[in-house]
Amino acid sequence: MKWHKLVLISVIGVLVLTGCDLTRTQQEEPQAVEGGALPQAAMDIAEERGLSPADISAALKTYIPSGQHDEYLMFLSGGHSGQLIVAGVPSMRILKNIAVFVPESWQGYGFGSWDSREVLEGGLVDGKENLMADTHHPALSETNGDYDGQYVFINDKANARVAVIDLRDFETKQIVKNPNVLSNHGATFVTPNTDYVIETTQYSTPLGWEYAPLDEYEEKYRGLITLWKFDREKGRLIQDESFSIELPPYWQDLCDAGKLVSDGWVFCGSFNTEMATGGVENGNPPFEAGVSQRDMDYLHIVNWEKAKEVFEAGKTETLNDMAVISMDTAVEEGILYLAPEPKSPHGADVTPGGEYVVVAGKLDPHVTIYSMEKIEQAIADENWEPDPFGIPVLDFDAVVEAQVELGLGPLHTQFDNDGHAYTSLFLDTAVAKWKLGPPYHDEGWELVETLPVQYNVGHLVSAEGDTVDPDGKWLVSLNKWSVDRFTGVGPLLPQNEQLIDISTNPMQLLYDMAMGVGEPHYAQMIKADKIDAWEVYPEVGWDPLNQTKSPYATAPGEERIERNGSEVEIFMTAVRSHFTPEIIEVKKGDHVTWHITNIETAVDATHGLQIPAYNVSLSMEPGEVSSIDFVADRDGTFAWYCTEFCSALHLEMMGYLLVEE
Ligand code: K7E
Ligand code: CUA
Repeated sequence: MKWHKLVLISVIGVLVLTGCDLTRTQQEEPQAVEGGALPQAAMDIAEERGLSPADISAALKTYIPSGQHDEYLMFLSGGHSGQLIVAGVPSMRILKNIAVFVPESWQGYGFGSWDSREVLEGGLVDGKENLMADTHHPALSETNGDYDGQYVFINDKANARVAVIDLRDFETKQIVKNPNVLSNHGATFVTPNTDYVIETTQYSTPLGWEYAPLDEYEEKYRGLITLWKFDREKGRLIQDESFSIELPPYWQDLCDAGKLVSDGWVFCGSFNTEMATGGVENGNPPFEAGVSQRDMDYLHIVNWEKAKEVFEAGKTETLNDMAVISMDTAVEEGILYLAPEPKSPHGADVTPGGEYVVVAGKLDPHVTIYSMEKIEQAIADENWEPDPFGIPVLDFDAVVEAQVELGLGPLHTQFDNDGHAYTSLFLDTAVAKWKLGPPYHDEGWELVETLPVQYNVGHLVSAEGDTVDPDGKWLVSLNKWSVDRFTGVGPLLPQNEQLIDISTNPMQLLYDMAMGVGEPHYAQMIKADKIDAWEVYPEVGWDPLNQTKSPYATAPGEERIERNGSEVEIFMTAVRSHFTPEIIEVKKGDHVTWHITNIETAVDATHGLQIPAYNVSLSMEPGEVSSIDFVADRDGTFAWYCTEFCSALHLEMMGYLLVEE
């Protein structure tokens, strides 16, 4: 019982002495510090719950008192839920699941509203609805290599799509479908000023996903890296100003954009440089063995700035409305280089200053560190051999700066503010902290410590860890398996996102966050005060898709139903606790267009609307206009209602749609 007291006092003391943000956010300084005695109640709780000293310090570091806010926001991919998840750090509270590629009825996304319909139509695959997705890598928009809090992008690996989310209202504004490939993975990553959003294929197919038999693999199958031009003013990716670069049919994997000294370049790992095509049933090695035969795969080194010049000079071909720089042109123009990288690499991560690319090989216990300076020297010296497609393969020894042995199954790397890197070790199920070399540390390139995590870590994310100026402080380990961490919820288990304090030596594991949605692959963490989200829409009658006043905005007193033959147009308002008009009478077969303006200006005064049997679900946030249209093809009496418990008379906030036979 004594140690509890001592530990709690010293933990609080340290937090106070170091001016830790956590104590500053607490409503009152703990009385115990001045008086030297802890409240007996706190001691009793610790004892009753059997909390260890580490538990107590962990609790104090993560707890955010009611009504107070987190210091960081973390954007986690929702994996095959097709969503993007927003959580606070250090509390690890989930704040929102943003619907991106897949309909979500709470947000009124994909259930009739015109804005969500337009966004989802951008993601049609060959003109067909495709309502599954697999999000992997969120990328926050950057200015000068630092998160600016304006937008976040995310890819759909399953269908090679990219989405744009506006952080003024945390809603998806655009989905683009890559017209030439069916899957991506090295996406999304932004160039340091968000001029381009990078999307790279994973599994090679013939471009345009045409048919070609597997025995024509080397000749017809290809990879592709696409640079989607981003127009920040419009908040849209512009296909006409975007271009792709043809790549060999090695399976390109994760990428990262260069920054500062490597600005203008992008780096992507690859595997299956064997060009294995599987077919164990025909006596070939199975995929997992076939793609791991060689000792080396290739890091792809792409000069996107030069590619941009080549694109602007018109040295491209057009394939399905997309400009493509051929592999031959890319080689001739000095756009594309390769460098050997150890067996089956996964992550490629650029250090904060842009000096190095850290590559982690799943089947190699080392991370391999490439120097940008050495890469440029090797290019200048033409220190290379061509690969089977004529692409220069730079000499391994000439471009590698260091290799650091970390443990088994290294995957992904993040950085802190003190010249350390943190690499996930999938097979060891641990996080390795290691020291970068010059200019970060005179003597570096060595392992500092490893911390076990539970279990099977994929990516990890540190605070502002992909910027030119990481914050350190927090690291989250995104674990694939949780096994025994949580109360059983059946055979499909949550993933486990673990919060780690990296400001202490050694690192301390603080908290297990059960993630019962999709599978977070990657996340990015931004200082919360960099995001200036709206509390309500700027004007009543707002069109959130175009971020401007809607032509269908309806002011109180202007509500009406206009009829023109079988065309019925409704201009409705919603305010606690009433829709005006309340009764809609139409004839079977009428085409109904229905606009609803939420005329509320109070924070959080959202109204929803669902119409049974018509598959309509809307969410109107304060100020928002939502429009739908449908053919009233089912006669009957439909009681529609507000879905948000908005007021004491919320249940009364309803109306009838009468469809006469
Ligand atoms: Cu390693 Cu898609 Cu980035 Cu999953 S990927 S972990
Ligand atoms: Cu509006 Cu309930």
